[in-house]
Amino acid sequence: MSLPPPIVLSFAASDPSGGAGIQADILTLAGMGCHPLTVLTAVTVQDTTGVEDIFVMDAEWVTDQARTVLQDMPVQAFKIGMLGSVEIISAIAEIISDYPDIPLVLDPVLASGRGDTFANEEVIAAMREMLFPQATIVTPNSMEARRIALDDEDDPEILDLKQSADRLLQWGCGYVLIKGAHENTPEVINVLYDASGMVRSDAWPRLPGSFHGSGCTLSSAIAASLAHGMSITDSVYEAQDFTWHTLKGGFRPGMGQYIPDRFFWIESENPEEETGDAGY
Ligand code: PXL
Repeated sequence: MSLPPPIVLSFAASDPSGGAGIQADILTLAGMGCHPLTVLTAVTVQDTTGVEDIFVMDAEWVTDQARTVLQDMPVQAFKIGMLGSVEIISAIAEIISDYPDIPLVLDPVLASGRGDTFANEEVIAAMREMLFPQATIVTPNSMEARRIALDDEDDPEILDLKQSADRLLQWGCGYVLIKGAHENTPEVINVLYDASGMVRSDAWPRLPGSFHGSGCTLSSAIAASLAHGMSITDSVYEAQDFTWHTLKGGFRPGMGQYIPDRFFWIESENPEEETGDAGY
């Protein structure tokens, strides 16, 4: 018998297509050598082309799922994805407040990559008030960062990314990683900030295609790296590198978006078995 790998608890919603959500977290955490504990916040009905419906769990079910596994197993990191309701945010905030020393990665999911809305104004406000102060790192894309930084959706103020990061940091999180895939730059530039300013900036070759689950993969990969004991800055680099390779090896199983291959490394570790077209 062997010792358990690092354990990461993910609060997220089910995506039956296996691209995003809790399925993305499980694949990523497993792919990075961690054991995933999963607390479902919602069930979506979706495929690779879009979301059709969402069933949000009762907050008590979220609490019961989490408390039960947490009483049984020690965790080395938490990850939070899609939330579903203010009641769920408050339930999760209470649970994680009992584990102040465990790193928390918050992916403030507001919409799917295809624009399906997952969070209304109340959910955004509750996230800011109850989860940001407890988060080690928050991982918005540039659109989410600008949106969360504004108190009101109709606020015409135009913030640059540094200003948005500063506002997010004011809500109490330790670090903000703003992902730049939606920006009009030749390379994708992801920038990590803390209260002192920019901590690191990494540029990645833009890959063709539209991906489903890249944000879930990146935030889970940060949680996995933290659970392995890496520093924040190293975790952020390691997770970007892992995620970029999952996208490079991505596949299109249906009629919609590409899905990241979180097990790209199995083939790359056996180069003699490569088919030649996998690209890594
Ligand atoms: O990538 C954000 C996300 C998170 N959780 C679920 C999703 C998506 C995007 O589609 O479906 C369940």
